[in-house]
Amino acid sequence: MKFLIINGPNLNMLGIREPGIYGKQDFAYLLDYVKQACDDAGVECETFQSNHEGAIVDRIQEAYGKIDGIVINPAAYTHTSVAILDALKSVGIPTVEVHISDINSREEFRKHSYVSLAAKKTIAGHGIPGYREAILWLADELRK
Ligand code: CA2
Repeated sequence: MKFLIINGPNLNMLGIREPGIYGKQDFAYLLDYVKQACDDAGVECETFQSNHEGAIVDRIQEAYGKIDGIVINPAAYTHTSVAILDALKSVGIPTVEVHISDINSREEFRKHSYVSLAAKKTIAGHGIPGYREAILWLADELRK
C-alpha cells in the first residue's frame, strides 16, 4: 500500500514563526515524523510540498492508479481551492485532510474547507501528531 502526503503553501516555513499556533518543530521534523508514521502503519510513502496550487493539482492527478491513499494539509488552499477539491474528486483516491491548528477556533474564513468535501475524514488541531493519526486511520480503513 502506498500513501502520498501532500503539504501546501508555507508549511515548508514551519518552526520559523508563529510557534504558538503551529508549534516549534520545523518542516524537516514533520517529514521525518510522517515517514516514521508510514513505517509504523506498514505503508510506503511519498511526500510532496508546494506553494503552487497547479503543482498540487498536477501531483494529485499523477497519483491516479499509483497511490492508494492521500493525506493532505492543503494549508491556505483549504479555504479557497475548488481546483484541489476537483482534483481529489477526479482521482477518487481515499483522502484524509489534516490541519496542525484547530481551523474551527481561529478566524471565520478558516472555518470553511473545500477539501473536506472530498475527504473521508478531517483531523484538525492535534498538531503534527495529527498526521500520524491520519496515516494510521487511513491504513486501517483501507485494510478493512
Ligand atoms: O493548521 C494548519 O495546518 C493550516 O492548514 C496551516 C495553514 C493555514 O493557512 C490553514 O488555515 C491552517 C498555514 C501554513 C503554514 O503557515 C505558516 C505561518 C507562519 C510560519 C510558518 C508557517
